[in-house]
Amino acid sequence: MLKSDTNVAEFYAQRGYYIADQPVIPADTVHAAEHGMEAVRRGEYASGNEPFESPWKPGDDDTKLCKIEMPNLADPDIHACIAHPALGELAARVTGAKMIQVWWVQLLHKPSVDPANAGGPAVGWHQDAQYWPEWTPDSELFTAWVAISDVTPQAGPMAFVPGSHRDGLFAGGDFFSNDLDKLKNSIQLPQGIAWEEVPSILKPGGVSFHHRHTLHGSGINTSGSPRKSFAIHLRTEKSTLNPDHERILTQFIDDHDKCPVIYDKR
Ligand SMILES: O=C(O)CCC(=O)C(=O)O
Repeated sequence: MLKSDTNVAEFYAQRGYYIADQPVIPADTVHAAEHGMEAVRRGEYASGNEPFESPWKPGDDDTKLCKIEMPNLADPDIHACIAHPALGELAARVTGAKMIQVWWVQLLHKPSVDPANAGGPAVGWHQDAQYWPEWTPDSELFTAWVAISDVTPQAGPMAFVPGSHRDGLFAGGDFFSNDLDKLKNSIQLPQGIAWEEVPSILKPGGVSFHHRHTLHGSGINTSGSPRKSFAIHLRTEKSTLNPDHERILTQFIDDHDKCPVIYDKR
């Protein structure tokens, strides 16, 4: 059953995340995007354009977290997935926004590791806004995380700390650390917020949304197959570029072919 718009928006405002209980992106769009993802990982670019310069390049170590920036530039089927109108509709219900624009996209492919061997790629606890000084601090920014594979509890799902978004930025987060326990011990949550981890378990085409200040991270994948997703960074009409900062992640913002507006009821 669909929750009412008020309930969805209230849940997100209170807890800092929302996990849709039904797949949002149609299966054919997800399948095509999965093929596109594998092609981009091989360095095959159907659009003729490369993704943005990325930490992981075709041919790199497949036991590492594969993170490719702006893969939508390189593949039209990925673009169709990240720009899907259903994503815009739900993002508007979650945030109450009048306009939603994609401003950055990451392809995330986390390989499965043998649970008998310690270690494997993980994503350290962090708040997205700590990496976004290109926007003014009060800008309404959030992330839609679209599952392309079945994200089971064993697949190293993203997890959110409910209520952690309430007091803005705090110290200690690090996306690039694999040691989630160490980060947990050093991070001081806003007063009155207890440490609780809510995993984002999603079927292919499922989506979760999180606020720019929500603490989140993900552990290792022991599911036996790769965890595949796109993290889609979004802005609403209540967002402003920081005039004092160089534009790197925001350099394509005026090009709506690269950074599509996926909802507009202004
Ligand atoms: O994929 C993950 O586990 C983390 C992704 C993330 O940090 C994000 O979408 O903001």
